[in-house]
Amino acid sequence: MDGIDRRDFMKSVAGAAALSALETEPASALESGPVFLSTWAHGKPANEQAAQVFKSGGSLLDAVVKGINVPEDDPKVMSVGYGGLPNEEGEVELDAAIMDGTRHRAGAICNLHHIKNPISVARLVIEKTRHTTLAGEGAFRFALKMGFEPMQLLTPESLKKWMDWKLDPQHTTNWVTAENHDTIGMVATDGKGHVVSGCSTSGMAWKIPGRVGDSPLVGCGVYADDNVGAASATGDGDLMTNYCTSISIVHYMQAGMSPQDACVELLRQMVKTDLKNRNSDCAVIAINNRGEIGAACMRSATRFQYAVWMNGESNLMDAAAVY
Ligand code: SD4
Repeated sequence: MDGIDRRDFMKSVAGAAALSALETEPASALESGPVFLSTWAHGKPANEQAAQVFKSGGSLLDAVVKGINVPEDDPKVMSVGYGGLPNEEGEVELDAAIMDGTRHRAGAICNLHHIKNPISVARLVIEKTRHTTLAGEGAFRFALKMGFEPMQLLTPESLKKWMDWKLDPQHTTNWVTAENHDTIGMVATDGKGHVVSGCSTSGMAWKIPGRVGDSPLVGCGVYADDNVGAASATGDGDLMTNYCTSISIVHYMQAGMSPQDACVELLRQMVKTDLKNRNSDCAVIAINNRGEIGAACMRSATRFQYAVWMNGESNLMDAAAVY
């Protein structure tokens, strides 16, 4: 990296992807060392926790779950887990999914109430059941059976925001459009060709009760295949679900694209079908089984940031906007 400041270089998507490729060159193709890549600023402490769990001997699945638990537990993160903004009736409904690229097996939880760690519950759907997705009351009862403690997920801050919204006669509703987002998506590799994808969210604020976004849907919020790589997504899930974002990105990588090109291609395809999608809040991340990464968002107004942990370094970066 002669003559180039490493941090500045790393702050670009191209830089991160190229550096990842460069730094993984000397090892065999499937030995990059572990890499954790997450959406938004809250992805940085999540990655750091995941890396810690992995370094201490946890599996990659354990690491991704424990990493995602960090923003789920943090009441200041008002889009994930405890303190997440509620639906239009004031109830917090959480969605999450995790996919293991080795077993090609996912666990997903939709509309979970009163349990702050849906990603941990989703993991247990993989390990303890023959199902892939549990929703609503059934998901809640499953969580209780697995020993999770029910709790009030509204905080004074999220309750106040909901009441302010509710009492505003001009308030927008999701019967028309949506606002407020910041899901955590995390993709990771162990550096030996194994990949995992995880995603957790409280979904769109003020959503219609029962609404399920893209985050807990296999192929949308998560997709992982050790033969190729993994992807995750954040943004307008009502739109992105229609493009099966994560599986599409993994398929683009399978066809030979780099993770970065695959992320960009997905967003381009969305615009190809409908020009209005240029103005949407959509962002995606991807990793291949060699530890190379990609991240992109539709437009700069989204100000999408993503966090990368690799080679023992943890960084927060601005993603390139495609439009
Ligand atoms: C959803 N995709 O429920 C989620 C929200 C999100 O950043 O990602 N926000 O639609």
